[in-house]
Amino acid sequence: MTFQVRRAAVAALLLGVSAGAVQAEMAAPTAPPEPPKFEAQTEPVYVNRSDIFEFKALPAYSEPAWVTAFVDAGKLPPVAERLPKEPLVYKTANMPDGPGVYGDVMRHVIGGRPEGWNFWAGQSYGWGGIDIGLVECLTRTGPLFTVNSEDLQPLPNLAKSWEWSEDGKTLTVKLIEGAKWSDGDPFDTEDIEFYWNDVIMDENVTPLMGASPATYNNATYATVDPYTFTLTFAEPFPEQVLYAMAYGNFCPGPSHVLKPKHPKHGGESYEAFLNAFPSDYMNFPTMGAWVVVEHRPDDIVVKRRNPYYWKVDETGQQLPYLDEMHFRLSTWGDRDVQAVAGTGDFSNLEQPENYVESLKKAADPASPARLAFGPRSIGYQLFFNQSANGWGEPDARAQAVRELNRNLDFRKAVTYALDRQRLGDSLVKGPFTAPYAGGLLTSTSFYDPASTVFYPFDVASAKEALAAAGLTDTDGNGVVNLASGEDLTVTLLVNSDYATDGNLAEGVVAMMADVGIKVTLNSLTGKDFDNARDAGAWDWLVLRNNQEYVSAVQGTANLAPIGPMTAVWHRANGAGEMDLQPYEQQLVDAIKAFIGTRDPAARIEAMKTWQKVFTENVTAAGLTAYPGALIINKRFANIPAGAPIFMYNWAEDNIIRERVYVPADQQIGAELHPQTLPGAPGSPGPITAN
Ligand code: BQZ
Repeated sequence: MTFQVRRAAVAALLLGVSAGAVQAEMAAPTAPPEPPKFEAQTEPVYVNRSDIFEFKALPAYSEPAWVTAFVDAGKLPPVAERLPKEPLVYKTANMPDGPGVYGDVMRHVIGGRPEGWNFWAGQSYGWGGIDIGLVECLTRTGPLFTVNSEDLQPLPNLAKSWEWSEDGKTLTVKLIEGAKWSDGDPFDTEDIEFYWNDVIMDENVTPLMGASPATYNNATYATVDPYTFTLTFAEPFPEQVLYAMAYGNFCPGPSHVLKPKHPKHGGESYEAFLNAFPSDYMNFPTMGAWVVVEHRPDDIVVKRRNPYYWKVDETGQQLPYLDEMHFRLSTWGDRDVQAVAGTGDFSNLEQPENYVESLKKAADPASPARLAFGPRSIGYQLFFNQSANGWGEPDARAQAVRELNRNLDFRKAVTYALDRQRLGDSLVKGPFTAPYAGGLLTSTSFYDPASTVFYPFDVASAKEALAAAGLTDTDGNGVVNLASGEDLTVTLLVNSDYATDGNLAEGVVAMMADVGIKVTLNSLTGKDFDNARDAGAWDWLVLRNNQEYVSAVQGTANLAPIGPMTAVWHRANGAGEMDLQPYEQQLVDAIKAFIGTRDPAARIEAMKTWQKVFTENVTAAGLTAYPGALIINKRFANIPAGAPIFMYNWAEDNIIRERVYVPADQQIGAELHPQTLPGAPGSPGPITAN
């Protein structure tokens, strides 16, 4: 008799259920199945970080002629005065097609909607690259897919350099000097201080991607001078924080406009702070290459070039090359359709339901778009809400589910009941999808199959595990009953913006019905989904992985409940208390070990431990994993080879789009606001030179 079965029998006896119902043994966990071979279609060109760019002054700078007209009209200082002392200079040798020419538009199609521009108080810009093009962060990781593994470290960005003290407990960060916000206000440690003191350290403010003190290893901040600050840590060399400084965390906002609205600095209230920059507020200052100048709700967001952008090419041309960016407010599925049709320019092909049609269209030599598959970096997991002390304020039914969620036999029942092959095939047939154990994806260098525990699909084992958790169908209606006699019903939260999320959730519902778990869907769109997820108002959750499961180094803090709000499946209750289970504590310890050391061997070991504990305990049930393809219109130049749609970040960042251009003879004349620049913050739209 195995341990599990003995426990099951005891549980059955205690509950007064016939022990005969629990005679079979649960199937033993196995190694994860070999994923079907699927080669990435293009390989990156591997370089060192210093090959990509450097910070240096050039003898002269230039800009589009029509921008010089603004200078001549007295509306803008000369370009050399708008640039920092030493701009970020992209090296010609690393540009796939060399220095570019100005003009043209990249036409995005997206499924999200901008809520407002207060990213720092949690407002979403609608995703799909809107925010990635607006906020710049201290470091940058998107392009790291092209960096040699021996040189793998975040790229400098707004942080020009950094240095560790000898004891490794103080990190001194130097900012780029003399860079300006898109309205000309200086960028300096005032902006960093505001981000640190009034966003990260203020419990009443939660930035969009949820950064909190734990994200930065509970550092202590100090300003040294306008371009220098330090972070001090309890433990030496937590180098991992350099990744936490990349998108979407340490991306400071314009303190000159945000601060006066913050309640600690004269603002009315936190509510008023959150809503101070609604989605019809135009020309919100950014450090990004473009600024939002128009928003027609449910129609389009238009951005124009930022005349103060602080990056240039080696010939001295101020970036970006593209003068305008469009974001059609449609659906994520339409993004694929329009990109292959040529009415849109860019898509992360990530919904397998669209793969066959998109591949067919892109294979035509006359197709306007190129499509290239990358590594298997898209994965979905089913998360169990594992707070039993009040996060999300569960009612009695939900509390009973929480307690089951904390029972390993119950989580095993769910994982045994999942036919991952069938789930994947229901999205698309062929070698794309692979059964996913949960935890780190196979495309991560930290992935170790030997540390990955996989529970095979087996209905009998699922029923066995349910019985072991005290759940049998006592009234014979096909649904297992709680001790109280009631049917067990579980709600499954799912993002309704994506067909894939919906299809996977429906597959889960059907497979759970087969073992007697009744699941009802709670399908919510975009922001409502995010709010319900972050508030803990759910029993189960279907979620497309964030970076942490794809890269291990980006978003690492989210791999375990190391802080009150780091893990998606378990956050603190209203009083800030966590009720971690012993295995969750092991996850926390592994992640702390990983973050707290720069010894490569120790980091590999820590991730192995994490993966073992995560998968063995079914922290989440992996569903399916598959590759995505980047679709880009053929007229764009400087698209780096092998750019994955998702790794350290999304492709919108990975392709380094401030460097992307369209050769003059291929430009399509689609600019909506040609020869205009962003107006003053809060003013209605773009302005002309005369
Ligand atoms: C890519 C991405 C760029 C967020 C979002 C969206 C949100 C999540 C995630 C993806 C969209 C696109 O993903 O699907 O291809 O363009 O925007 O930001 O799913 O709901 O919260 O993490 O990035």
